[in-house]
Amino acid sequence: MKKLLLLTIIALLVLTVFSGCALFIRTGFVEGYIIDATTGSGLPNVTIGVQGERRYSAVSDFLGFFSLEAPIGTQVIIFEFPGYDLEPVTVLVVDGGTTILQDGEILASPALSPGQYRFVLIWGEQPYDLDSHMVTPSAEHIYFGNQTGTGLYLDVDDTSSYGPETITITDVATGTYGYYVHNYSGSPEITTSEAIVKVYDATGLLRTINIPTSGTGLYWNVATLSGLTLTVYNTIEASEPY
Ligand SMILES: [Ca+2]
Repeated sequence: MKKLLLLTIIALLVLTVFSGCALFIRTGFVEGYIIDATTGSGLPNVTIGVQGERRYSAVSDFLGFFSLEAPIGTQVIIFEFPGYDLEPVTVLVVDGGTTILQDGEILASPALSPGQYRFVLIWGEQPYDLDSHMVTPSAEHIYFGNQTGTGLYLDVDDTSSYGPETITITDVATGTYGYYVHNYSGSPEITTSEAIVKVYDATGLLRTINIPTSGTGLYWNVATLSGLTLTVYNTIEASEPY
């Protein structure tokens, strides 16, 4: 009985010391919205954590918003939601501060099967309206005016900043697909848009393409997809590339 009492006291002492240590870990917060790339809506119930730090976690609310406490310094924030591809984000956590992730920075892309591809376009506040365009091997042109084609579709036409605008190829055909972005608003220059295209396949995120910051024209010629090969052009052009 004495032994048990002694063990209990030791256990309590250890607990006190460790919880005392925990108080001295300096932390800050990371906040952001998790967006479903195919709907543009927030994704609730995503589990958010800090890589290598099991004690910190959060869950996104009904708007896809989360606030996660994390130790200070450079941290890799990880996201988990069944059936979705979510890429980790590296952030700098500031002592007592809040690091806010940009709109569209955390995209959840529903997992794809072999032979399926997804092109997700996000951008900054201006120009307000960028448009995703895809020309297929059979010369079908998928864009806001013709959202569904053979084995592919555009889900949402975003006209009010940020995106996402997403084209999913559900059944890839033989031949070459051309993908480009048009500055529908016309101004300011598309090179100031901070646009990013993320390409996904069955393995998850295949490629991230950032828009060039120089060049003149209303069109961003992003890439072609032919068979299993993605060829990135990443040029600004004055006329429709495909
Ligand atoms: Ca648009």
